[in-house]
Amino acid sequence: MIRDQETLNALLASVSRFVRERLVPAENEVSETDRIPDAIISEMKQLGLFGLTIPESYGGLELTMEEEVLVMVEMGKTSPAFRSIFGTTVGIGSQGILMDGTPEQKAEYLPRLASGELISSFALTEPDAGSDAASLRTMAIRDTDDRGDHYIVNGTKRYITNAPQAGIFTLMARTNPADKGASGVSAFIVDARSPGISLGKIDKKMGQRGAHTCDVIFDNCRVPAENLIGHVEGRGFKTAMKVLEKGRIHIAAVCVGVARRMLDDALRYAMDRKQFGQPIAEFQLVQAMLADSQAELYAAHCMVLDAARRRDAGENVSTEASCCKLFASEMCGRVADRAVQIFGGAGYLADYGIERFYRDVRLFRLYEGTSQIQQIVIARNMVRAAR
Ligand code: COS
Repeated sequence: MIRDQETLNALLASVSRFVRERLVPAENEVSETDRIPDAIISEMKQLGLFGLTIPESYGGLELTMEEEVLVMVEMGKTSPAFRSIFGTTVGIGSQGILMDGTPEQKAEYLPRLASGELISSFALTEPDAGSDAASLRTMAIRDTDDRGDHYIVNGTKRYITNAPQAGIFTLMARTNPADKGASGVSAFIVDARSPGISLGKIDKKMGQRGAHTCDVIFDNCRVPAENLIGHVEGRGFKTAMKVLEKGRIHIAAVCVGVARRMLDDALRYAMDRKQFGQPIAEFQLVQAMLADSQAELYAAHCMVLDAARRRDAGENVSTEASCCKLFASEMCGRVADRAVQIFGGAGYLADYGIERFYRDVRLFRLYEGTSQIQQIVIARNMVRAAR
């Protein structure tokens, strides 16, 4: 937690400057080369971005959820690929260890994650287990012999963000083959260099070039039993759900940042572009698109801050986190669409960048739970509470 407003303001100002001066000018290069330059990653480490959420005692900045949201709104004002390179390490890849790991597991991994020395990826999704995460089939079967106490892991994980860069995976696998549901799933920390792990080819995606995903294949991979998160079997699905709940507020904050950037770009373009003898920003039909976007953006920003504050206060925010992810990601899609419309033909050309954002933001409605999964979580919570 940042203890005073001045320090928080200084952090936000330095992230904002980094985005403006280093990341925005590199957006096209990253998109064309599908790679984030090493120099930028080093600067991210120096800024502390890999350790935003990790406790100070392990070398991180230990931001509250509200502080994390404020940083993510600033980080959102550039290509989302930049956030992605540290996003799994501060979020879904580390939070399971932080929430449910043993003191030894935290001491072993969190300092190296916080410094950016180690990148972590979250390995939940499988070819046949996406939205229905509890149906996952990757097996981790305990095996004790003269080589020690291990789990033998077999299975394939899909769309794993940062897998090619990962030093560790937080892996969800079934330790009880007889239990086909959520309670048969356990969470592990797996060294990415372990024998028996191979990576598929890097996925060709619609957008977010520079952020990499691929399959991770486990073929009789031996994972030491001590790497079972919290040393408790059957708790992995709940760990994953808690991690995703937090991640949904984080992603919603990124959506707010990206929407802000697209709307600012669209407004600037509308002020410069003249048709019928005046800037198109003077036309009410263009103003309607600007105004609807501003109103929705404001609503999403307020929602994300409110959910973050509630979470910081210890409230159960399952519903609020899903409301934020649902509304902010859909809002971001609408703002992207209107921004392209305001740019007109120029919005369809790669030169103006808005076309790239349009493709990039489509992912927000899919990952860390589709919009439909958020609707299910919200409605189920409502029905449960009303019973
Ligand atoms: N925090 C803590 N525990 C949670 C939880 C949360 N946010 N959400 C669910 N759980 C618990 C439940 O309480 C339940 O435990 P009990 O059996 O002890 O009551 C257990 O987890 C199973 O939950 P549930 O019965 O709701 O599981 P379902 O199989 O019905 O699935 C959904 C629930 C659909 C919400 C879940 O599979 C999901 O989020 N899917 C999307 C996955 C996703 O986001 N993937 C993105 C890829 S990773 S980037």
